[in-house]
Amino acid sequence: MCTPTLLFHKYVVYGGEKVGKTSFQQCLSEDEFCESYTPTIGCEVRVKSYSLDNIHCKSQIWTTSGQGKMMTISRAFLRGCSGEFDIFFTIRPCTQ
Ligand SMILES: Nc1nc2c(ncn2[C@@H]2O[C@H](COP(=O)(O)OP(=O)(O)OP(=O)(O)O)[C@@H](O)[C@H]2O)c(=O)[nH]1
Ligand SMILES: [Mg+2]
Repeated sequence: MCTPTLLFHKYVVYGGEKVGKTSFQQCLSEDEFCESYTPTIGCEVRVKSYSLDNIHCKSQIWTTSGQGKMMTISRAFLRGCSGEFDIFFTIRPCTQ
């Protein structure tokens, strides 16, 4: 009997205040979109489990508050990441 392999990935969703980071994170992890807005305080981690070519995979998806102080701190969260999603609001150029 084969032992299932577990692949682990870490992703960070990064961007300015209220650009849709948590919504994007929620779409990735739970395939859901919520119209209400609750600002992120500190950071939030969600986990997505899936199977790829019979390999059991787990992804941790991190996001932080878009407020200036947390954006600086969140650079430390990039360590060990497989990927980063930079989110911005096209009609608010200051978020790019
Ligand atoms: N129409 C539309 N609304 C969106 C989209 N993405 C997010 N929103 C809405 O924009 C608001 C802010 O979304 P959040 O995902 O909470 O934004 P955030 O970047 O995590 O905010 P902070 O944590 O405060 O930095 C919410 O009311 C969402 O429903 C989108 O693609 N389209
Ligand atoms: Mg948020």
